[in-house]
Amino acid sequence: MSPPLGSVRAGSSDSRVMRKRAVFGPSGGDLDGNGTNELAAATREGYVMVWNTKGSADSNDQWWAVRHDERNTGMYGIDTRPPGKLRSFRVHRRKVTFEAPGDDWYDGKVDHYRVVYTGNCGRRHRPENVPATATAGKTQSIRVKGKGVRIYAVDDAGNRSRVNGFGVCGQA
Ligand SMILES: [Ca+2]
Ligand SMILES: [Ca+2]
Ligand SMILES: [Ca+2]
Repeated sequence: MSPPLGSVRAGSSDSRVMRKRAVFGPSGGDLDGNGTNELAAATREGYVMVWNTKGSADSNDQWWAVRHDERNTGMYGIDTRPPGKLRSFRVHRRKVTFEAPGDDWYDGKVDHYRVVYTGNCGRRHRPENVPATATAGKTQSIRVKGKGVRIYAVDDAGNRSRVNGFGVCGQA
């Protein structure tokens, strides 16, 4: 059985198991988007084991792939990491509240949120850019004008998050 998320200590049973039965190279990354990296490895028996580490997810911001980034641009300094999803998205009386993503997935702070009104609201209200006030993991609130809205985060390089939304204008 795969062990739960935990820390690998030198000499622990987890580290002994991994020395004997691991296949392929382990891989690191922030799997759960909490700002610290996890280390994942597979065993010959077919289990995938994952450990928490204290490593900061934003520590590798220089050249994190063979060709620099997710788009294989090979260009130093380009921002190809979009904001993460708007988590815990809730709506109450035209106030939208959610857990803010960051500039790069769940790290940092996005530049702004794009609010687009849909349905009949789309004709009455123009799309607007709302400046971000919360860093990743903190609560961000946005007052909206209509009952049908689509919202996504935009970072300072123009990368977009996935879209969240609610309602159909006049029905929500
Ligand atoms: Ca993590
Ligand atoms: Ca970014
Ligand atoms: Ca950026």
